[in-house]
Amino acid sequence: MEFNHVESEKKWQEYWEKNKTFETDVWDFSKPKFYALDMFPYPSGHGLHVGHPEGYTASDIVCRMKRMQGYNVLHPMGFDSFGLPAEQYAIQTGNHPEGFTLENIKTFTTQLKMLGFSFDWDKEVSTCDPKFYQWTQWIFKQLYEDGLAKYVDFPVNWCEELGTVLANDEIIDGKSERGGYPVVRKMMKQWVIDIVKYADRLLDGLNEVDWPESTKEIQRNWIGKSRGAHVNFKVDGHDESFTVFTTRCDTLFGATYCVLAPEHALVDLITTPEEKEKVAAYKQECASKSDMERTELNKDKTGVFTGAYAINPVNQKKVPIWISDYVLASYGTGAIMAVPAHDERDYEFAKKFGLEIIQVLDGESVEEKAMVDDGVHINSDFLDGLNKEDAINVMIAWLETNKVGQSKINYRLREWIFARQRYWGEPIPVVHFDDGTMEALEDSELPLVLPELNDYKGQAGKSPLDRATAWVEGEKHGKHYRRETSTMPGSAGSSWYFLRYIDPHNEKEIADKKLLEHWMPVDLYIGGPEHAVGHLLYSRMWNNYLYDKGIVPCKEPFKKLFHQGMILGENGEKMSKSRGNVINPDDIVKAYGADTLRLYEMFMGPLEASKPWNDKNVEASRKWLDRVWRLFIDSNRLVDTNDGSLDFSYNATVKKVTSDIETLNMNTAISQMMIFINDCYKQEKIYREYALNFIKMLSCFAPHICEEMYQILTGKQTLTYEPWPTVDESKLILNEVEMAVQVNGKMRGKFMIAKDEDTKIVEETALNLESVKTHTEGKEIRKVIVIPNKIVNIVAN
Ligand code: ANZ
Repeated sequence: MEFNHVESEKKWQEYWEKNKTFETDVWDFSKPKFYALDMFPYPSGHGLHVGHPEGYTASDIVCRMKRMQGYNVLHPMGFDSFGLPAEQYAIQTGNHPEGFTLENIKTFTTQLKMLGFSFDWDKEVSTCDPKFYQWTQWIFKQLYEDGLAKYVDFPVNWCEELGTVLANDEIIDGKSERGGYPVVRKMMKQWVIDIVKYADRLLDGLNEVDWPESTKEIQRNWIGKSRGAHVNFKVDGHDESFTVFTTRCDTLFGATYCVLAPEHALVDLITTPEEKEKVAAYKQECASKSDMERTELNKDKTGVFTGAYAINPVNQKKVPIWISDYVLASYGTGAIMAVPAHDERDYEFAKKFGLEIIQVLDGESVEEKAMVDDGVHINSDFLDGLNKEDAINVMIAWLETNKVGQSKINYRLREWIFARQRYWGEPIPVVHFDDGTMEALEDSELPLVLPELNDYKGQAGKSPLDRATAWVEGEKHGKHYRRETSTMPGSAGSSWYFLRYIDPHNEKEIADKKLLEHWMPVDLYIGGPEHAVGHLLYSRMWNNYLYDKGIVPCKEPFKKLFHQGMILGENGEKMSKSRGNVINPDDIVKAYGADTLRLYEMFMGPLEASKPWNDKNVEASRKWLDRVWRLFIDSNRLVDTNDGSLDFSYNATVKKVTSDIETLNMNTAISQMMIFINDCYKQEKIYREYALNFIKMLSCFAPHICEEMYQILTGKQTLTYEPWPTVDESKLILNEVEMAVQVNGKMRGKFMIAKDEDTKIVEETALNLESVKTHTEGKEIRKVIVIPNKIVNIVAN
């Protein structure tokens, strides 16, 4: 009897659905909990791609094991369903984005079900559903009332083509991430969330979580905490003064000119009549450049003199004030003191425009280039002879005593722009009265639902909602109001969706407090690394905030985070329509079955690595499943007494598969299962209990075929809640050896492994050791030499 994937997969998917096999009773606190979260998909018009099942299969494997280990598992799925593509579609076709979105959600759901994921569909959420966004609006309202959501004048990234403001992480090389349209800076009244208030908390929290070090580092850099000082400069002959932010106030004696960002408020006030024209022209020129273009290190420096001078507070020297685009309006104070002797950018600028260069740190000459290394202070009066650290402390004390500056911590992190002039997002639940005051809606007025429109495009920088006059205008407390017509950004719903899954039908609050206490934090979160500074920072801030409000029980929402790697085309390039190398998961499922697709994607290589698709290996994965089927179903080898011949192989397999699933080393778990099957084929008789337990383990990867085998062999309905096999350590002792691992000749770790283990497995195990990974990360593995039962030598560079 051959395994028929078409029939069997349909049969089990129907069984699971009908019997609600994966439904979680969130109120059952009798078992330990396990909350596994996947980054929910944006339901695009293209359906699932092969990258989706990669992360989703990995989390599914862990969940299936945890259920058998006796955990109460929460494994939900939903849709991040507001956003630009649906809106672009609506603008182009005149159709409502909701219909299109719901259609896409349907397709996605069918595809996800077809892959046999053990999601609890009763917990599904969709961010564009008013029942969901009622609570997104409610959280916004709390932020507003606590002064963290603010309506302020703000320099924004404006994209004319998309007719909306974009967040920094949505801009690549000065162009919109979506569509590649030009982006310019302009001032606008904006809703922002003061995420900077949480900067220190967001830094500290990173020390508590089990996340990839690289992602933590990206977040640290994005937050960009820097310790420095504010120094005040008077403008010569004016009442005006300005403040600069510097990390090197100790170099103040070497400050020979100042630079204001072209957008700095003082520029027009201090520019002398002779320079007005040039300054105006230069400002115009800068408006169209992105921050990224402006701060590029190698770019030719440009700038103009304002005609005005500043007084260096430490020696009363007059220094010229310039404007240049290498100083950003949005960082620090938008003004700098330039120390060309010791800063490369200032040096380049000073050379180009013939400005004075004064060396204040002893060391190499600054004739040819800036001297950026540390050195003892010279030409610096009371700082002479001091090192950097001491000089900074002395200077800060001097600035504070003389009331011309103070120490200052600065963050690169900006306020989070929280509004767009677009239709397809959560309406901001605020009304503006004619007298300029505003007010958030009453809880009873939520959700504030989007009105119907017949044209979804914004005009002249105005939100499309502006045209829904009947919706916009109203009266409250006897006063006329207009509703806020911008909507929330795409990141709003995803900043808290993981809380709603826990109690998605609650009509009274975002989720029951007892449930949040029991289920949070998320134990395992799997998704792509591209969200390192967007979603993964925003959601941490909201969670920290809700913690402060006493709503959630923990500061950090995601205990463990894992990024799956990218699946590339067979040619090693990114899959894309234009390259014609896109693999459609539906086709694979049709030809080979969902089990094969799942198994194949887990066997491609380490989960976190990028790896190319390979059709031959898809077929091989199916062949191996057939080989397992033949062994247990067709070969008549199962017996009820244990002759001990498989004791070692079986126990080694249980041990390795269990720990590999725990650490998400799915590929090596599969290798071990393959070894076990090879060992079984060498035996005439296979102990039935071993076979059944093996099927349970494999079912995490290939659930349909395993349900089928388990049913044939036991007559039972589903193996979902059968007990997970345990290891009999006594069967392993004699057969294990300790092996050492060297990387480039240095001892980097040890591990226990079966004696005479297959070289391939030894290699993989060695390469997967944490202590080895830290020494091979970012390097290419040149050679791996295994001296059996003794040592593994890795050459990497
Ligand atoms: C004088 C100085 C001397 C500086 C020196 C550096 C080296 P981080 O560490 O990234 O915070 N800066 C300040 N505001 C700026 C702005 N809006 N646009 C561009 N550059 C700005 O960098 C802080 C340093 O970057 C500051 O310290 C300032 O230059 C510059 F030998 O002040 B420094």
